[in-house]
Amino acid sequence: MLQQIDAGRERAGTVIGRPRAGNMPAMVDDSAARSAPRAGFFQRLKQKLHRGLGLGVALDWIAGRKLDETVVAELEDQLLLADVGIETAERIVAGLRKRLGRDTVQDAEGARAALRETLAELLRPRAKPLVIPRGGKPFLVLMIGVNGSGKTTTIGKLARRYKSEGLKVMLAAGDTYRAAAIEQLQAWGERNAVPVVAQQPGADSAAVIYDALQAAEARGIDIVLADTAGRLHNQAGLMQELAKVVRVAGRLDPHAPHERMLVLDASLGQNAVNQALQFHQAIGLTGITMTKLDGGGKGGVLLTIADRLDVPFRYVGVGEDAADLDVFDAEQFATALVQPGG
Ligand SMILES: Nc1nc2c(ncn2[C@@H]2O[C@H](COP(=O)(O)OP(=O)(O)O)[C@@H](O)[C@H]2O)c(=O)[nH]1
Ligand SMILES: [Mg+2]
Repeated sequence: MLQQIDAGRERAGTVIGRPRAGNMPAMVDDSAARSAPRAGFFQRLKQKLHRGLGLGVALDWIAGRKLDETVVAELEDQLLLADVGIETAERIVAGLRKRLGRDTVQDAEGARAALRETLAELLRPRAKPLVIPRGGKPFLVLMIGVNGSGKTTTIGKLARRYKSEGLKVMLAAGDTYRAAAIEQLQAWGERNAVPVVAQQPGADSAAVIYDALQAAEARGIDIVLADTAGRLHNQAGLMQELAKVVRVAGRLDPHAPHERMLVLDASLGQNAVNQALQFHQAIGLTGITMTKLDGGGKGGVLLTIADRLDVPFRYVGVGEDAADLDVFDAEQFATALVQPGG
């Protein structure tokens, strides 16, 4: 195992992913996920629907009604219950009204199709997959987000994905705030057999990521996935640390970090929206990954963020396993949101 995680060995003070034979922390076992054929994104989203991804705007009741003020208010209420913000809900209902006209709605199926198209229209401009160039300098992805949002897990999932696509991947343990965070990342490095650059807890996050970027360039690595802390002594301190990471990485490569990816827990509802706005204001995001859409996460959060922030969704997390990550797809997402019974 050690030869797989030896990046930066030559650097004094750099702790190289220590082999921990026999005492791997309890991680999710994805062996079943690896051997069994994975259902497609849409199937899996549909499987999650009963747990709350759907908007719950079944629209069956709408057949035979006109989109008058009462019906509009009812629709908006349903959207609010699904975590859609009020302004976004109003915009969606206005879009629906435009499509359906003011005559009596003939059938629920048609109304559903109109709602689906309204949602797709909102999400489409936000569906821009992350493209990793090959053969150039290492592409640095800085993972940002509050504690527990799923940063480290998403790094593990992405490492697996990119490696399977033939990219040379390295991880950087930039969350130096807690020892457990470093160990968690090292465990993901071992599971995916990719190098991890780490230092002691309390080390300077920017220095760890700078070291990783330098080692990555020397070793012809395509992509560095850098973890960061989700909480410091206070919010201003966290934002300052992230800004420093960005600044220091820029010394090695003026384009780095190439991706500033916010990881957001969709089950936080309106709080996720506020986090997105705050992080974007502080450091300028280039992408968002929404996690926990399999759990309490409701799709309405994505609609609100899509409406309020011009930042693309890159991936969605739909579980704790290494394979539970999908590229965000606006059409499929819109379809899943309006499934009856959601
Ligand atoms: N259900 C579910 N759990 C997730 C998902 N992503 C992460 N988690 C879990 O959320 C918890 C926090 O994740 P972690 O990666 O440690 O968050 P971090 O503090 O941002 O690094 C862990 O228990 C993960 O297994 C997801 O998409 N779905
Ligand atoms: Mg973490």
